[in-house]
Amino acid sequence: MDINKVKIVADSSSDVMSLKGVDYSSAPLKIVTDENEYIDNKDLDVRKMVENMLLYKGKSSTSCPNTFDWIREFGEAEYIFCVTITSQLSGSYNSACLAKQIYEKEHPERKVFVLNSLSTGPEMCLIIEKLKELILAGKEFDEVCAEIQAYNKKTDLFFVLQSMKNLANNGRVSKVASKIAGVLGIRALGKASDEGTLEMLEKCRGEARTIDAVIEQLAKCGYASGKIRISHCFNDATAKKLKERIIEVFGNINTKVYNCRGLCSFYAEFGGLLIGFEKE
Ligand code: X90
Repeated sequence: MDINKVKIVADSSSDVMSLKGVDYSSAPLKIVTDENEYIDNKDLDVRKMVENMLLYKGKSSTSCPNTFDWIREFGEAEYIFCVTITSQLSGSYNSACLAKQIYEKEHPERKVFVLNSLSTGPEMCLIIEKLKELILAGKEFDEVCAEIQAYNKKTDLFFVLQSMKNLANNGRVSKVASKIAGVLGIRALGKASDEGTLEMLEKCRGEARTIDAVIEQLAKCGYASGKIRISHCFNDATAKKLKERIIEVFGNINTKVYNCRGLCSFYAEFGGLLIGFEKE
């Protein structure tokens, strides 16, 4: 593939707003309240949105990119690798698939591959980084498709949530499951299931116990020394402590800690953490 004709496009649930080395575009999701519409692009003031949401008592919801949003982000590229949030929780994957059909029909010489990440946030970030690596290594389109699907099977996502109100109110998790995280000081630790839904693992009391629980669950998954990406909703302190523990227990790991963008902030809520990792 000619590197100048390749583009990676992901929806904004990946938290990746820009990328160096390969042409990249983020397709924004939206967060909608009775008072505001927040577009999850690089201009969004995430802190202000989260502060507004903490005070806001009305209804709120989200919407994914539609087919034409995706086509716009595809631009004029010839080889497109498109990564979406899990199709179990969002229509993003379906609209991207439709966009692929239309785009390829209009331009028969172009190719689009759409990957349903079965996850979101930092697991998508790992996928995007891997795509970049494969593309820069000079792999052919079909090779990249095969290798990225195999890679996605070896990545996973944990989440630690202090509140699951927005997930429950928008029907992304049962009200019963969301109650776990509703109690002061209790955090729900869970993972993205193999089917791409939320799977509860345990409830943790206090920060220290939560960090230990994540370490235990990582070990249980067979985690050894792969890359780890941690995104958080204004909880840099816990994220950094977790990172330090990971390095203490597993050695000199390639980790990155960063703030969630809009969509993940809305659902992970204030204090929430998402941990994407390579399982083996
Ligand atoms: O289409 C839309 O409106 C977007 C809906 C997204 C719903 C879920 C977002 C979850 C964000 C919360 C914890 C991680 C869950 C991972 C499960 C696969 C982050």
